[in-house]
Amino acid sequence: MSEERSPIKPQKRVISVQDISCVGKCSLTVALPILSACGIETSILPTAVLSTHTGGFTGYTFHDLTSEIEPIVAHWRMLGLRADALYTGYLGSDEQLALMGKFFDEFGGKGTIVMVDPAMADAGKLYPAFDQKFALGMRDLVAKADLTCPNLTEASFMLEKEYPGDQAGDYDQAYIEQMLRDLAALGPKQVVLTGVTFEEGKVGAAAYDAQANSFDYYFTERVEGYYHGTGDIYSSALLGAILNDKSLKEAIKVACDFTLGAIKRTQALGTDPKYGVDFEREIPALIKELGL
Ligand code: PXL
Repeated sequence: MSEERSPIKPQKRVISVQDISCVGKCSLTVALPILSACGIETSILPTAVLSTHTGGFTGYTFHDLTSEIEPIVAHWRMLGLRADALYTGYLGSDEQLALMGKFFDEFGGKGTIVMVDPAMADAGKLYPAFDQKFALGMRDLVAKADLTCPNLTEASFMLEKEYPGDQAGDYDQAYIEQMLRDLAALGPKQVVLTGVTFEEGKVGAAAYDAQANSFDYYFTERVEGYYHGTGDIYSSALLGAILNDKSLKEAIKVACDFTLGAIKRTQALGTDPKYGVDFEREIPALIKELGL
């Protein structure tokens, strides 16, 4: 067993703040298994319970848990709990955004990475529950993060720019690099932009490290169609890789390969994409790629 795999090395802990969508494989039901597979303890702060996610289903239930957030955090304060990362995804309201701002102020810093995945939009549109005011509230939360990983739609909403489209040729590399710089100027030192394409048949991620002033790209083949929950799968794998000491450049590759693997399995199965992708059977490949 290598030194790195020594069981005496302290285990890292993430606190993931997202909803529980009971069916549909997104938010906590993907963050938990993926981060666990990466060897990371995943504590959760559930923001709401829904029967399914809101993308493509009708008649879903929604039970808001906002009133639980402060009491849960108060108990953690009493325990002196700390985490190696705070990771927020889908948040349900302006009030939850404000509560997360306070949570970051108290539990972030001192070596705790704050990652905000502004899960609120895709394919040029906000998810049904959100409006532009929420998008700007999310921008203010992103300002408090160390790392953020929007898709191109979310980035456009936060920067109040028109969505440029999702086809090769809709924008160029200079456009993406300006967008990354603008996102970093909000606050986060590291920015990962997903759903980037410069070439037909390819899609991937662009990363910017503001301290190093460096850009990295990673592309894979593009699978047509809309596969639900893949943004959450991507961000969970990204954080899992970073907490396993991968560089940002390595982490965007790990997350892209993992997400693509899950999408391809689902495409081959031909299941309804609103029920999520088969990321579970891609987990052994993720573990291998991380050298765990
Ligand atoms: O995957 C993002 C997500 C998370 N949680 C809920 C959602 C969505 C996207 O639609 O509806 C409740």
